[in-house]
Amino acid sequence: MSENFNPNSDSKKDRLPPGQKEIEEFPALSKGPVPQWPEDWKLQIFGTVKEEKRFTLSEIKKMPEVLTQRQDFHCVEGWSKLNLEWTGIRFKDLIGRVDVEKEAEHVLFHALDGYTTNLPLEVCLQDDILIAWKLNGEQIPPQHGGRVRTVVESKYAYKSTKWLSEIELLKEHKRGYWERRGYSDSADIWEENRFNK
Ligand SMILES: Nc1nc2c(c(=O)[nH]1)N[C@H]1C(S)=C(S)[C@@H](COP(=O)(O)O)O[C@H]1N2
Ligand SMILES: [Mo]
Repeated sequence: MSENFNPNSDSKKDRLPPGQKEIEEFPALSKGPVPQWPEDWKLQIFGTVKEEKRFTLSEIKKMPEVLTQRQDFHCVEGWSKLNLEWTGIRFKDLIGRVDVEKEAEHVLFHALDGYTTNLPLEVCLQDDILIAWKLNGEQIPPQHGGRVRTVVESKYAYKSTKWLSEIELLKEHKRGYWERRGYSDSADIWEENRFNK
């Protein structure tokens, strides 16, 4: 449990990125209504791969790399929710089961509500990128992206994808929903990259 907790950041103050304020509640923010979860859901991985793959949730849950990890969650609008415990699998462990082509450099995450967000593949391979199905030991509530979402601690929250449906590998850079609407492509919380310049 909590194995990725940063020992250098015992103080909550040190863990708050510039311009962020800690809040107690955990707001749910989305561009539209909560989508229906399809009973035949499979996570599809496609694009710059030698062979497309689909994983059911029960297949993913059985993988030996499943873990619970404590993360802080930083919204670009200025609030941070500290110490959320997510259970899931690291992106890198799942993508390790896919034959990705050498030319793949970018990732576009797709969601059931039509939301998308992009990250460099290099960033996705870091330890804080999780595909999660539990929050604080319970099924993730629908408004927070249940049953399956991603979390990305080092980036503002719009880089995380609620109601995850597909992972697209790309050669070229392609912007997601908010990245096309003025939010920063890099979204680095410590550099305070909130908006595209
Ligand atoms: N599928 C999907 N994922 C999404 C969004 C969305 O509208 N749809 N909004 C993003 C934004 S802007 C934020 S701030 C976070 C909010 O996550 P939360 O509702 O769990 O707090 O989800 C992100 N992921
Ligand atoms: Mo947001």
